[in-house]
Amino acid sequence: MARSFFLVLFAVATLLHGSAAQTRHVVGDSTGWTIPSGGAATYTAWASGKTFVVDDTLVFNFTNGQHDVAKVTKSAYDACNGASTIFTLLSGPATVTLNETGEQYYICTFGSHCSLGQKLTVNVVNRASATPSPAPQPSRSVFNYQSNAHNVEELTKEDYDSCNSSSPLATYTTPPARVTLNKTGAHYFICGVPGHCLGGQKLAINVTGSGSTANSPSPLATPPSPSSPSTNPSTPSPSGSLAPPPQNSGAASLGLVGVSATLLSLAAAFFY
Ligand SMILES: *[C@@H]1O[C@H](CO)[C@@H](O)[C@H](O)[C@H]1NC(C)=O
Ligand SMILES: *[C@@H]1O[C@H](CO)[C@@H](O)[C@H](O)[C@H]1NC(C)=O
Ligand SMILES: *[C@@H]1O[C@H](CO)[C@@H](O)[C@H](O)[C@H]1NC(C)=O
Ligand SMILES: *[C@@H]1O[C@H](CO)[C@@H](O)[C@H](O)[C@H]1NC(C)=O
Ligand SMILES: *[C@@H]1O[C@H](CO)[C@@H](O)[C@H](O)[C@H]1NC(C)=O
Ligand SMILES: [Cu+2]
Repeated sequence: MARSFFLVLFAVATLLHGSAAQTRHVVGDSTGWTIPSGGAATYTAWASGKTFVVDDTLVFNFTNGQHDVAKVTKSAYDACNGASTIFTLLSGPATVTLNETGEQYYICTFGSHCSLGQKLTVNVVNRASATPSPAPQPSRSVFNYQSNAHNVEELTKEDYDSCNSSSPLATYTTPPARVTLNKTGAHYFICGVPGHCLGGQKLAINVTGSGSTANSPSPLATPPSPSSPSTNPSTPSPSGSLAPPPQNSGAASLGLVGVSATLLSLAAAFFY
């Protein structure tokens, strides 16, 4: 065990785009909420390409007394009629929570500001339709190991099963190896240093695309448990190996690193 290396898997789920997170949209970005020099196209362009989801917020940034923001009906929006609004907010920056789906219409009721282009329509969608078929968020696994002593190779299942590293799908030599798990399903990793895989330095990860917390991570089939010391001589030990193959005494410890990211959970077995 003196030479036992350790292979640590950190499951680092990218939580950057947590599906539950609300997005705060600053209307017009740095332009703010004003009479846009580009006319009405300015706010149309700002909104295009953005996804507005229920519970997101719009921030209308304007100077008090110079503008306001009013939610209006479509006909009032089209006519720039601020006479009867759904609500009017007088203090900037004004935050509006998008609490319903569908087209929402906002104008400034000051003078001819709306006609000059200070108007905005956004189409608000449900969270579910915002992500029709949620792609798994890439998740990253970090393999930490001593430089030169080990590497990380991703293999096919067949090659993984037989510890055949002749044609790895990917090879990572510099620790810590950051492996992006951007596909659901099984991922198979070994150390490509001769003998190490056969000695048990292999890891299978199942990446699932479900964000359900009820879907607890499950390890793939446990790789062949390292032989107990008494039967160890049967394990081939290739000559010329750079380091003795890891001799795992007893049962490989099968740990779980379960990361319940919003869209992804991953299961991993790590053992050393
Ligand atoms: C609103 O605009 C002012 C002046 O441009 C800027 O300093 C401030 O950061 C803006 N606020 C927001 C919430 O964008
Ligand atoms: C959305 O919020 C506005 C202002 O708070 C409120 O008047 C309106 O009834 C809300 N709509 C829904 C569908 O909750
Ligand atoms: C390893 O895989 C390659 C193809 O990927 C194959 O040609 C070779 O025979 C395999 N070696 C062993 C020992 O199975
Ligand atoms: C995963 O994504 C990275 C960057 O987006 C890409 O370079 C890599 O080829 C992808 N891997 C797979 C297995 O799709
Ligand atoms: C990976 O996990 C998913 C969901 O739990 C399961 O349906 C699938 O069979 C697993 N794949 C493997 C190779 O174990
Ligand atoms: Cu105005």
